Amino acid sequence: MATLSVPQSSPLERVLSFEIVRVTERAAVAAARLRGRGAEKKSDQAAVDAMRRELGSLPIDGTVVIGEGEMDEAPMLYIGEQVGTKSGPKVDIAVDPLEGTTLCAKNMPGAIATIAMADHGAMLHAPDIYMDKIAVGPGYPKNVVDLDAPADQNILALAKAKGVKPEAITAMILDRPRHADIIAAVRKVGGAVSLISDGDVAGVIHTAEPDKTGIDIYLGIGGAPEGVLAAAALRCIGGQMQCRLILDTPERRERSAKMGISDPRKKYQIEDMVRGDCLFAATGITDGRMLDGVKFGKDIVETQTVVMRSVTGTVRWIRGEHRRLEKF
Ligand code: VTB
Repeated sequence: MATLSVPQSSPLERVLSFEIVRVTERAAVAAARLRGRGAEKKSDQAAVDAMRRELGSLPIDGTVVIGEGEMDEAPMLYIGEQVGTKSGPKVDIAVDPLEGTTLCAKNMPGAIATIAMADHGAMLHAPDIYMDKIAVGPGYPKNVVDLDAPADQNILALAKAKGVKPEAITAMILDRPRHADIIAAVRKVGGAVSLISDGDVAGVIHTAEPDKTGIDIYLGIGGAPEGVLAAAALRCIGGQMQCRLILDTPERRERSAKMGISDPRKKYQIEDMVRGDCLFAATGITDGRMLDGVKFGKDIVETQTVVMRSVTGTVRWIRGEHRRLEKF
């Protein structure tokens, strides 16, 4: 039997795949306690606190590269914050302790707690601005779709590559007025549109398993931090993604330049956003297509988490039953 060789140069240790599950579990439970309370800020803060506490005990020398904001605007999990016990590998971390704040506040499907980790220097430092995104799952020829092609052409190209009629293609898109044109273009050639109100990290991940999720392609403009997190996940699970930062004001261009972005028109492929070995984990907060939300029983709290590692391509679905509830 062939053995899988994991490059020694990668400092991400296998054990971290399990350690990061605890991090997203804690954040998810903290946020889920405030589900449906209309309390966006409070639930976000609870998730941030819980995630930060748990990150503090991870055996890593970590730097937050995608976080809650720049140092002067976010007191916790800010970009550049050092996390972990400093005793382990030097890694970069992208976090979104509560992706889908509104979904959680309204107890609507799809809120998740999420994290990605890669070798130090291997992740794009994306400012909190908009990013144009296109993503498809694994098994297609490279660049089967193109960020710069009209949406209708992309649907036709994808249908051809999949060997189906355009009517059998479904595109997931954030329900925003800015997407009216691409929604119309998808429908013009017979494609279906599945609209989401928030949560495009999960939206992109859905494309990796179209038979299960019914989603073939993700299209549209969402947050850049969410784009990097989604790229980490696709790197593990397979698929293609192209993105471009929306640098439409001098202020945004300046902010990006400060973060090391020299080419404002650059079309990022997955490998430009996350290189080398990486880990990705997400725990459901509210029930969603991808993950069940946290369930509070009388004596047990249940969580569902997906955790992936790029170098081995392993995707694990972990159902946690937590009995010592004081840890939350
Ligand atoms: C997306 C989505 C997020 O922001 O990135 C979206 O994934 C984009 O911003 O869950 P707008 O709401 O301004 O369109 C969220 O909805 C919230 O961070």
